[in-house]
Amino acid sequence: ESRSQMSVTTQGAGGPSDGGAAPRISVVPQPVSVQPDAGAAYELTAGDAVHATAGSRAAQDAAGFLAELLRTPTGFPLPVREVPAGEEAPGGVALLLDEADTATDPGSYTVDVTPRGVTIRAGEREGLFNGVATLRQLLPVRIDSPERVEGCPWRIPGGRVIDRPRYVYRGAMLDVARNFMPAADVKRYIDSLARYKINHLHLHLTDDQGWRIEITSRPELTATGGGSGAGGISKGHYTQDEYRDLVAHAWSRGITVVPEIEGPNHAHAALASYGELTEDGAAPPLHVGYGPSQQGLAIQGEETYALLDDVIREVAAMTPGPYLHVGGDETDNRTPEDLAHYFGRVAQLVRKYGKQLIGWQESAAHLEPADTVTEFWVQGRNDEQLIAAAEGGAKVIVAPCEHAYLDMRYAPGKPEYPVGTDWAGTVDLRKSYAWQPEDLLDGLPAKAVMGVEAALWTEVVFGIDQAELLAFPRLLAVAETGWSPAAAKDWDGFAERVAAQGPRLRQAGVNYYRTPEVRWP
Ligand code: TNX
Repeated sequence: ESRSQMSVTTQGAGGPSDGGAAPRISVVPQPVSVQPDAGAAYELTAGDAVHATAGSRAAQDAAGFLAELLRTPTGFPLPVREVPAGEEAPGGVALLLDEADTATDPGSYTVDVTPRGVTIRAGEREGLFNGVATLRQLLPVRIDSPERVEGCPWRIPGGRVIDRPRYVYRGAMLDVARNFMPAADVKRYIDSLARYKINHLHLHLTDDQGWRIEITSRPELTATGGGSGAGGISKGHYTQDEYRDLVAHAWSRGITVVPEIEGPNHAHAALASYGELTEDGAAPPLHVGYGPSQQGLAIQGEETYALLDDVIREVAAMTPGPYLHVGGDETDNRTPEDLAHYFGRVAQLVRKYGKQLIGWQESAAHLEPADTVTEFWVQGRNDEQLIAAAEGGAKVIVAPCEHAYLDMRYAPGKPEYPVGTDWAGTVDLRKSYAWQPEDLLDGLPAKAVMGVEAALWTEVVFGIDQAELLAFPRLLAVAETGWSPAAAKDWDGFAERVAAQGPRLRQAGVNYYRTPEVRWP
């Protein structure tokens, strides 16, 4: 749901590097309201504590995350201390869970900076983490240093930020099926997402080229299906412990993991692992091509649903978040009857194990709209069915390929970045910013849109450095599109604020593309 009110107060002229002048408040995504108070800066010092509302796990978690972030660069001890509910902190930094705020969006928060201290207030856990993301960007660039920085005054400009998200769902999809990414690198990606108020990490765990999640009752899925990748270049999978640890890492940064298990197509790695999932009962060799396999799950065979029961049960059990994505894209070679049967069975399993189903847009017509979240990625495929599902109550996440597919190249011609594809066109930063979620499909009811997602497919993307080069800075454009009010869309202002993120990403060791569209400092 979109809101149009906003009041962005104009800033002073001071840039991040102009000495004693008040630093400019520059935040991505653009907050709803920023009210600078030049005389009210606060300087973080060695004696400060990070206070959190007593008895609130959410406040403790957010305070713990913030303190951990600040300790290394500042070298300050920054103990986390409790402050009784309903009371103010005695100065320093405070994360206050204020029940009175629960009536507003779960993601909303305020940050107040006065000479006495910094206070982040929110009604829910999400809001506190969003406040932390904002506060990080108010601190000097060197707060992102992975090492201790001596002699930096940790000054925070005075003022007030009042903020709330445009959409409840702001996601990033990472395809670890085509090319496997070790858990440590996924954590690194998560750490970057948290900076920009992305609150869901959608992990594309299975596809034709690879199966990446251990299923203890079906060991061949990873023993065989995890043994290769697109082009035969990578292999691997997450053990259940590694997956749980990823989920916990994400949650401790305010991010919910959405696991995806693909079917009935994009499932060749499973077929290669268990022949009984195919029409003829014989396991085909692994699929290492870059494009999709022509072979998918047998829809009429009971073995398919026996396997899916095992998989969905185990994945649901290790996923605390509400969602389970069942894929369902590119099914043109199937009959509507078969698709209705397949998705009917899959929906039953997802419900049986207590999760909310998400499916790619092609599945929309075959699911109960009121019980479905559908993910849009391209126009002209099944527009009418998608609109009908949305009218029937389905919620829609939008990941438009021509704006939000991070595997598209930035520009035509010989690229300075060796990776990516261009089947949906090239996508420069401006294009990844120049869209509104409610305008993608004529006739799609605006109120059905629940959020946005930036998708990083990896057929032609290898490793975290290439992933980051494609994701940054375009992910910031999708993050802002999902967070900031519709009326705040402003390319020039965005490009300026992105420029200010360059040094922060560099400090943090995050690779990014220095697109010539931005005047990087
Ligand atoms: C289309 S988007 C696909 C993916 C590919 C991607 C490459 C979608 C639901 N299907 O399987 O990885 O294009 O850009």
